[in-house]
Amino acid sequence: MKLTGAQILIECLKKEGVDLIFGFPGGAVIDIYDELMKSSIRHVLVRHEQAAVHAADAYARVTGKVGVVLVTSGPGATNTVTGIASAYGDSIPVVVMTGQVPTKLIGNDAFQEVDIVGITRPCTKHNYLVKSVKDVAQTVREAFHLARSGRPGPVLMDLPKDVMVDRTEFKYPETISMRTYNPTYGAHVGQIEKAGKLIVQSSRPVLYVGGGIIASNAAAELTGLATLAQIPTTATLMGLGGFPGTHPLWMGMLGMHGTYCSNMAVANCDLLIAVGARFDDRVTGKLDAFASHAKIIHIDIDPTSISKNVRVDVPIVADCKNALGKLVTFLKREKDINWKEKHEEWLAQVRDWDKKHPLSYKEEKGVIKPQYVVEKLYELTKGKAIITTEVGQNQMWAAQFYKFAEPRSLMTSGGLGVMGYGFPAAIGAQLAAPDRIVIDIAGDGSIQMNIQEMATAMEQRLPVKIAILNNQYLGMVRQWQELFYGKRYAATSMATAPDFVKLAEAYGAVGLRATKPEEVVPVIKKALKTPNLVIMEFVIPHEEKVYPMVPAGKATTEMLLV
Ligand SMILES: Cc1ncc(C[n+]2csc(CCOP(=O)(O)OP(=O)(O)O)c2C)c(N)n1
Repeated sequence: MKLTGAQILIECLKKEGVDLIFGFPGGAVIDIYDELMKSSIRHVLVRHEQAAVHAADAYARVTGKVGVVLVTSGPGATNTVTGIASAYGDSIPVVVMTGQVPTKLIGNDAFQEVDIVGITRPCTKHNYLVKSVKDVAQTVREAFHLARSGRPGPVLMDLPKDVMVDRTEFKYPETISMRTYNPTYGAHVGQIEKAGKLIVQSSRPVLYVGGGIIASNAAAELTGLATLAQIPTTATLMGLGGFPGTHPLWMGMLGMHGTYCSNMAVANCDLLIAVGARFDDRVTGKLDAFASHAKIIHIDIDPTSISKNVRVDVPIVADCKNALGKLVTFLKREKDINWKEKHEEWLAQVRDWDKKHPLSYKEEKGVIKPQYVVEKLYELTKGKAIITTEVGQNQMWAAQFYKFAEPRSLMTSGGLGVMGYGFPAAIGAQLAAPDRIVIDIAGDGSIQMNIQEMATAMEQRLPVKIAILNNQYLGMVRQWQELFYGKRYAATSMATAPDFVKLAEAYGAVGLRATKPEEVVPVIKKALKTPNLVIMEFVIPHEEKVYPMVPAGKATTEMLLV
């Protein structure tokens, strides 16, 4: 029996295990929506297409599955670009389906036509313009394979209207082979041996892990390696949760707003073991001062990220889980080594750095400190919430003061740094984990970028909690203006803002506000008890800063401290 392109598309999605799609309709995708409605796949109608991609991105992060988006052509498609670029920056598997004008109109400046394949080429892992109904099944198969395999990432399929109406026989390709695409999962034995020997030889090793540790579900292997060989461990923003935040070998995040301890340890180590991390400039600071005394082992599934920013001594192109597992096996053979004794001095030094300058903040009477709010959120959720963040100071305070115990518990736009990510991400996360507490830690600026999604959360009955740290500024930019631009606060005031409590109520949600420190705990407790969408607004000082801070272009040892 012949099926239409739209019917084939839905059948393929089902074969790929898709049970949820985030989207927003339009003329070019009416045929797909018509079929979607008849299927068992759940559709979540967002209020802006950017939010659909962020929600799908967080859904993917929580579940480990591919997040899926459906939008119309032209403006629907262009509205997804920020979300796609964010997923690309963070290597998150997302498949975005965009409607397109009929094939015979492509290139004619037709109504609602854009070249979304051209626009998204630099920010997708791959993208497709599907020109014939005969290609639909194969394209879907490839798109999902590409999105989830190797280094994951967003893939876009542009679907012209006539292709969705045309008919052909449906046959799903059960196997897939892409001649030029074969990610390497297994770590090379020789390289593992070289790496293992370096670990044995080193006396001041550090583990530096990134988002790859979470993408490859390698947390257990990482903890295994760290504890076996007694290696102090740090992570990027994207790697948080990959190593337990309360573990004695945990040093906290590194980089621009990382801990003194982590940055000093990296600067002084003799061996840096980088796992699923890519030496981002927010991590390295001034490059020639980064781990300058160290040999470097780099484990990454993506060969192109090896020796890209920092020269590496032992490259291991592999899945992190596989490589770490093999390293542990190698090191277990070294029965004569007493690792505790071997690294005693180094670990004492690390603990000393931590003691000297732990993460801290100055308390002030009668004033709500944002760090205090995050600490209380941590305590009252027992560290078990899924936290999403917006971008700016709120993101850094969340990263510093919520001790993430498990992978897939922090969702943040790390690579692109998108204001407006956190709330739609919280929606995606809550749909993925209906029984978990999901909190978006937000700035007053960022939350206004996708606040319209309150309607989506209400419609889906999602009890997401939004914690707005309201400093009435675009705080992170204001901090730079204060420190490096003579306090000239150009265009960073957010003094004109909605009454967030009333805004919550206008959407049918619950609004709570704390203006004094003693109100923080009652507000959080009340929010956690409320089975509805809640905005908690915490009025914080205008000029609170995130510390430590490495000024741009400086070495990570040149931190400004509290
Ligand atoms: C879409 C977007 N536009 C601009 C920026 C630049 N930017 C980075 S942080 C920041 C300030 C964020 O302010 P707010 O959300 O109030 O958070 P705060 O830093 O005060 O916690 C800005 C404007 C960005 N990251 N994303």
